[in-house]
Amino acid sequence: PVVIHRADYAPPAFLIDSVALEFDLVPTRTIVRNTMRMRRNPGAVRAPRLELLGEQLELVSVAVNGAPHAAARAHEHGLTLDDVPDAFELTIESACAPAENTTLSGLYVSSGNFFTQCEAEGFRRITYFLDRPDVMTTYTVTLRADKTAYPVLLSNGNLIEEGDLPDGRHFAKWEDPFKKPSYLFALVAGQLVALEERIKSASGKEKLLQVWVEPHDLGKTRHAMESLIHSIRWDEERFGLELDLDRFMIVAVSDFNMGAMENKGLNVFNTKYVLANPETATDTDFANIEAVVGHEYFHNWTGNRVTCRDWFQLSLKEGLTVFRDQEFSADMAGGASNEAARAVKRIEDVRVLRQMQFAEDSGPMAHPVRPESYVEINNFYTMTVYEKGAEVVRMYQTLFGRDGFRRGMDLYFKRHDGQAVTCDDFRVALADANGRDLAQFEGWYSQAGTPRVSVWTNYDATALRYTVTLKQGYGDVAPAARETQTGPLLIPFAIGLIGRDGADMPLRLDGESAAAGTTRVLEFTGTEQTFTFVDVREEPLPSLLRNFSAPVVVEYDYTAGELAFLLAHDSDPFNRWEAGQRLATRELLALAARAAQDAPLSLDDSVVAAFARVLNDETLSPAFRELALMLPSEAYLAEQMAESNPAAVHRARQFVRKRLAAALRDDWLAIHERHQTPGAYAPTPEAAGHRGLKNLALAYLAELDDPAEAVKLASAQYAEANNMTDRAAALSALLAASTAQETPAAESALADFYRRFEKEPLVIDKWFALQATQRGTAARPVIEVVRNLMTHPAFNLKNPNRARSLIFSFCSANPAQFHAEDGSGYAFWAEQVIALDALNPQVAARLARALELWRRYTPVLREKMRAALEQVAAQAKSRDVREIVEKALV
Ligand code: DPP
Ligand code: ZN
Repeated sequence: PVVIHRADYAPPAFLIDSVALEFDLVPTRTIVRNTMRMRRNPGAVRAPRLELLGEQLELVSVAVNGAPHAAARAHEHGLTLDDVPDAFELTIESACAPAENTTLSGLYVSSGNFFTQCEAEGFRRITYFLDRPDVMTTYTVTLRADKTAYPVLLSNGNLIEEGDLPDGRHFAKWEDPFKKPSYLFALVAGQLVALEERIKSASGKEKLLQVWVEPHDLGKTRHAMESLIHSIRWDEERFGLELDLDRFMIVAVSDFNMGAMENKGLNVFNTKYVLANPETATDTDFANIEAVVGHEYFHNWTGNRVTCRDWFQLSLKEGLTVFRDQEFSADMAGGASNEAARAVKRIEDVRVLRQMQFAEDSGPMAHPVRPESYVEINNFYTMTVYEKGAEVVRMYQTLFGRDGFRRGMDLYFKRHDGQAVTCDDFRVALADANGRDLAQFEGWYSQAGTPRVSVWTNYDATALRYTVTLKQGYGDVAPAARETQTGPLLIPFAIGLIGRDGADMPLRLDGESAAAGTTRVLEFTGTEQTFTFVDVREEPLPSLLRNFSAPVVVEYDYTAGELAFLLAHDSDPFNRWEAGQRLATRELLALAARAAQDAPLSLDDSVVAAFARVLNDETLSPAFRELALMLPSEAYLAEQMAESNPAAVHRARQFVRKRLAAALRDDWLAIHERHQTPGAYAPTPEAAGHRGLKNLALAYLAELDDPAEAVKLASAQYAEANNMTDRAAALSALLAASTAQETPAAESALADFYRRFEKEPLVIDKWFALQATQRGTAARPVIEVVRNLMTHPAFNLKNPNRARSLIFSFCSANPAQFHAEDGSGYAFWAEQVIALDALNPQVAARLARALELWRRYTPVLREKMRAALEQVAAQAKSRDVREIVEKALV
């Protein structure tokens, strides 16, 4: 395979001063006429010829300065032009076939409408171009299409002209005043309607906001619109950044590879992150919509106004924009100072990071936040680039405070607005604005793997000194990742010390004149470093890495009693939750080890008691209690074992769930009753917290050996629910209860759910996912259910949301069933990766990743996984899938 290296970056040989695109939109054959004003780049070495990128295009004609150009050669990767002048106008006509485009990259048709997706390298499937992010230019776009079939014609920027054409056709002309890279181009054409709002931006300019959907979905757009308005206000207030266009559009499409796309002024969204009403969308859906609308809107500055020099810098925009959307959601949930509400969001984000990004770091796809090489860039839209990248950005804020971070952002925009830049440029702007040298901080961009910080403490009761010794390093990683680990990182390590009364002690470090604050951010820069606290009146309990101040694993030998104490008292809500997770993880891993030996299982009463205290602590928010009572996921636990054993983890985790269900049965019943949310549904974090805790109680009750009570409650909740959160939770509880004992209630609720929501694809996705993630029984393993559902008339492999709802849910979110010892899950996986590969390589490659940690499993599973991987390696055609399976098999 051709490997692209970061070190090989060279500036483009030519620049494009402007581009005019004309589209004659026809599903089977669309003609694109592309006129570019080009000139040689004075900052690059003189190239012998012009190389334009193009894929799956049919070349019609080429003209230079209006005259046909003979020295043009079309080939598999693009178009080569010999003998071009130093500055010239280049006009290229080409054709593509949107109706046949199942890759959903470039120009394609979904539900009869036209859409584009260009990031990362889709624009070259629309026209021949310098399709790289450091070539920025201004676009004028003319769309022509049949007026009845495609009444709405949209592109980036401002609409400057529209009108009718002969033969029932019409046209629209759009102009984007801002220079942009080609990956931010978009067009949409079809039968769509919009919810509209007009607002004034901070400086008083009028803005038109639109959310475009298919006509039957218009009633599900209000929440997305409100999320957009909140996003605009938030970016004005928190970062002083204003919407720069007169018009901002969001368009929903049901066939989409990713969540959404930040095209300039014309964001294209997966319907999943736009459409919501109380009957069809859960609290999580509502929250995700707000987050994704925010994320794409925030890209307008962090990504679009300042973009990436090359794709190795992807985290420059993604890590930063994820951080911004996380902060937005936290501010929306709790405001700037409600630490308990902010902590709920923080916990949710860290859960994802630890479960998914830490796993990525431990396998064959481990790479730094700024990767050094790739075969297919689409494979590098990863948890590391996004989520670890966001943690890296968060660390600047942890080091410099909110004001210091804002100073850095201001300087970044002052220096780089309108440019395509690097992660180094961002780091230097943050450093300069705060008068700091952040050279060592580059390690966070260049080193792969999850750092581990080991902690030792010592209390000197005579001198009243408490020392904390930190040592940093990495665990086992692949050799390629090991090579990147060149030296210690600058780790902001937040710490508090807790006294016997459960209160934080004031902190004074050796050398300081007085105590200041109760949480300190230690700047840990050496391989090993000792910090000394003085005036420490009694031996404290350390609260380590408060609010998860760095994306590392902390190793410290807490006793179970100490963890229970932290769970009850830590003033840092994140670490309170963390103490419970540590306690649970430790118990669960010990039980999994026993389960792997078929030894009997037991759980200490003190653990149950610790969780009972949290459950019934009314000073804690319901949302926090829900998170605290949620056990670490099976995937996360399997990952912590020396040899991953999903069956043993499942048995252990189910054992604990059943213990907690039985021991706290009365509490769960009381909680389920107390946290009802009567009245009209509102997706506020507070109401969602009540529903979350109530539905957690229902899920635990469904684990009882005699599930009759849970079935009764869940059936009633299912029937009476006025919102999808409660209805889906009830259905899920019925499915869980029917594991212990077949219940007709589960079957009839499933059938009812399908009938009720037959016309709502996003809800039918939930219907597939609930079944794919159910427990299954020995008599009816879930693989059978899944294979059966593959033949359901509503199943469609070409629709990524549907494929994800059934296939991905089973392969990635049902480990105990997927990793069945007979290898049936792996055989299914291989079939589906190969089938998807022929349709949509990006989606296929995502599924391919489900087996990448195969070496970490028990020998029996490992060998079956290897065989499945080899089968895919032998049959996969796309660069996307080949890169994943070949790296896995190395
Ligand atoms: N649309 C994707 C995102 O916003 C890729 N840029 O993360
Ligand atoms: Zn993004």
